[in-house]
Amino acid sequence: MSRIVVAGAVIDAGRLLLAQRARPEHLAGLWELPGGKVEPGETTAEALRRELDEELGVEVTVGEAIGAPVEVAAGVDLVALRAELVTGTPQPREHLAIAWVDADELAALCARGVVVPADTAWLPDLDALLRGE
Ligand code: DCP
Repeated sequence: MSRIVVAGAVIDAGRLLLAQRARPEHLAGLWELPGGKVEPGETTAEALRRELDEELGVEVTVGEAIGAPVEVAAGVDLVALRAELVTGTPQPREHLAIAWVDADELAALCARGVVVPADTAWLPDLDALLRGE
């Protein structure tokens, strides 16, 4: 049975919210779109709202999918959904840090190899969103 992991592309004023993973060891220190596993009975949107509340203490509204799903492990697909902040200021409760990056900063982080590998697949889609195309 396939599992879904959902990640949020939270964009505010031309900047994308990134979070720096604390674990597991091979991903620690790398930047990601925050999110987590969809639990049984949840929609992807419900899972993303729950994960961003748990991990960052924010309430969001969830929008459309961006990019294509990425297979992160056998039978595990990662999907990215747009999200907008409704209430709260993101705090890194489970991450090492958070950052708001513009299109150039995002491209530079990807080029430096400090973005979680699966998430780099969405760079063209995120770049277009951040540049307002
Ligand atoms: N993942 C990824 N890119 C993201 C988010 C997640 O590549 N933007 C990957 C990393 C993990 C898997 O998906 O291999 C599951 O992500 P998390 O560990 O963030 O999910 P949970 O927080 O739900 O995990 P757990 O409940 O096990 O702590």
